[in-house]
Formats: sequence, structure tokens, C-alpha cells
Amino acid sequence: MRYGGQTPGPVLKVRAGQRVRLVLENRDQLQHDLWVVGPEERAPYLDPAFPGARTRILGPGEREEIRFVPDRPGRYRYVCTVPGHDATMYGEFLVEAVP
Ligand SMILES: [Cu+2]
Repeated sequence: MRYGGQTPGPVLKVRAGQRVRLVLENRDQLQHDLWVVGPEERAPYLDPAFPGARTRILGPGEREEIRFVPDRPGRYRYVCTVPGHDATMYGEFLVEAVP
């Protein structure tokens, strides 16, 4: 269970205040999702770091596209919130300040 076939998953780098379009495609045999959360946040995950920065739980072969605006710069994480999955399904979500 990994994002993009690697642990940690690829670093996702975006600009603060700009709309992000993120597509999650589940090519695994288990259910997965993706949430952007605070850097120190651990399960149970209650809210994403930004409104709309979460997919629903996708079954095998499903795909979802989400759009949200990361309005605060910083280092965040993305994780799978299915219990136990965040041990291997996580990555860095970097929100850069706009110069
Ligand atoms: Cu998962």
C-alpha cells in the first residue's frame, strides 16, 4: 500500500492561495483515500488541513478528483485515513508562500 509505488509518496509542492486539482486513482485491491493534514496530525483524522482537501474512500479501480485552496504556507502531510494505512501511505504536501 503506497502512493505512487513508494514510501513516502512523492512530494507534492503547491503555491499558497492557488487552487489545487488533485486526482487519486486507486489501482490497488483495497480501499484507500487521501487527506491533506497538519504535519503533526496522527490518526484518528478528524478534519483535513484545508476545506475540501480530502477524497472519499475509493474502492479498487475508482478515481476521484478534488479541488481545494491551500491558503496557508507550510509543510503538511497527505495520508490515507483507512486504519493502519498511514504507516506506509503518506507523503509531504508542501505549500509555498507566493513571493
Ligand atoms: Cu490506504
